[in-house]
Amino acid sequence: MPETPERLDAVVVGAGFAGLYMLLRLRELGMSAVVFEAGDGVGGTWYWNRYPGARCDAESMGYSYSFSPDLEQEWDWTERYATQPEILRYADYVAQRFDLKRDIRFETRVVEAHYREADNVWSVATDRGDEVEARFCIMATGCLSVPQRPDIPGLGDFEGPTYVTGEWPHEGVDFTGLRVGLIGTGSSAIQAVPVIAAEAEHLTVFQRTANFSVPAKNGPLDPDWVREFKENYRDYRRDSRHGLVSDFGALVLPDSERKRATGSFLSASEAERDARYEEFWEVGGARFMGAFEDTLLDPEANESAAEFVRNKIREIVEDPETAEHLCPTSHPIGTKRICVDTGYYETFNRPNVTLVDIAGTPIDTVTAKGLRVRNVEYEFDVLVLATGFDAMTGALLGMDIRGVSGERLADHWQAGPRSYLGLCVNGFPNLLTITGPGSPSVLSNMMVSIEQHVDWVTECLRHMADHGLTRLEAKRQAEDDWVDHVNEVANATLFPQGGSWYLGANIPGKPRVFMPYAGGVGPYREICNGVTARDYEGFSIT
Ligand code: NA7
Repeated sequence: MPETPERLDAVVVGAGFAGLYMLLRLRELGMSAVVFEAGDGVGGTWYWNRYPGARCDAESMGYSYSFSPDLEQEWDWTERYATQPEILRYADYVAQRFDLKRDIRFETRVVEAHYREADNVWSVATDRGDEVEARFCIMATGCLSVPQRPDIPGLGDFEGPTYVTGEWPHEGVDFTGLRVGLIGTGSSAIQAVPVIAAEAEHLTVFQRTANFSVPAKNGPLDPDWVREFKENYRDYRRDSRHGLVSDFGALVLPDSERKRATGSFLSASEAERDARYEEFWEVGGARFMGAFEDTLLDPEANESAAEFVRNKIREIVEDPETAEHLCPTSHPIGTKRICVDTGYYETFNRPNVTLVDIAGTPIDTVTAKGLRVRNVEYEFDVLVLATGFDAMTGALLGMDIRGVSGERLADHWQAGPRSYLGLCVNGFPNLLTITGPGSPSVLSNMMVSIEQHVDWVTECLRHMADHGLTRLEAKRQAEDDWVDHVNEVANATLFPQGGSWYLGANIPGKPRVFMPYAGGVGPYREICNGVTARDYEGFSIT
């Protein structure tokens, strides 16, 4: 460890899309900054999640940076939903194009960040012995970046290889001729299952909770359509920043259709309802959730959308018993993140795929040859864990972060994350969390939310520099009020009924708090802009 720590204006943790853009903006401010990144390349979650079939569930033309009109014109996406390798190529292209890599320290994980009150600096230490002091510590650690290994007895006893979707080997896995056991039926599994099934000798899927999935209707992008879209890219970006297009897109629709107010389920006739669901199902993608504006607000509207999807599952899956097991009944549709698939339900018609419903019966144990549940042994050669993430707080709480008087973030967040605007935490001055808990983040197009937070932080830092200010802290009252507001908004929806990772419900012992802000990116942006306009209301800046 060097005797004199390196002094910088800012440290950024993570070189995913948030960290890359933050670095660029810090440079524009003339600030010295480094980014620490655990991987040996950029891309964050897209660097790690290399499982078969991995692709974005938001459409590629929207899931991309908007800050540079040149960049958006010169980059060409090939499919409606980009694959993980294509997104990774894009992240790498951006890093090269804006010469970002020279300030990124790869294969370096931040383990500790302590605020030193006397000097108003953050002292940041890494697993490679770096020690850096910086005025600002900016967490760009992602919302789904800490994979969750389930606490199943005997997991270490399995003799074959075990692969975790979120830590997939870079060289890939060849499943040819192998019997595969896969645990989990969230988004990752729903993308991986059709691809693994097509390769493996046999695939057994262990399902604890049936999930709702809608067809992606993926395909190559038509160059003429892309050209036209690019002519109006700026308008689209403006609308998406203000929440005027669905966060999940459905960009293949003409502009007027994309923006169309969807209307209330309760005021639609039976025939209109069915026609609307059918239309959205055919268009494909998560925008199905926007068929009616009250799907996530009204139980009757929700149940009607849920039953429509269940009936689709019953149509697609040939074996009626398997179809019923695949029909979700434990949560309102959309309260666990809606999945977007290519041939998921159809895969269960294959002779080499078996669904094992383990709802209500935890896996007894993993064994040397497979696993046992309800005293039945299942044998396979390879085990795949598609068991999700310690979402939103996992990466932050995985570091030893200490604020004023040595208070640990883990203690401040003992009963769940607390933050003002999802950006700043009381008692942790100059610590900023990009798309932190309490902001729209995972309920939005992440790229839109990342850019909004980075831009807000940039303006705030510029304001501080212009006025000779060096210390930014969220006030306790502002934090309390924001936490109340986040809860109030969530409680007006059906989201809290979902038992999802949004609530921390997938991690044993994690406090049950609805973490993202469900108020939408448009209103949220207005709130943040209002805070700025009112001279950083709710912050103490000195
Ligand atoms: P998810 O959506 O959290 O899915 C994880 C799945 O793993 C889910 O079906 C879980 O069942 C299942 N799971 C977790 N632990 C166990 C144990 N112990 N036994 C059986 N089954 C288990 O994660 P994904 O990676 O698929 O997707 C995360 C997000 O990434 C996704 O929403 C997109 O935004 C991208 P459960 O539902 O908890 O009963």
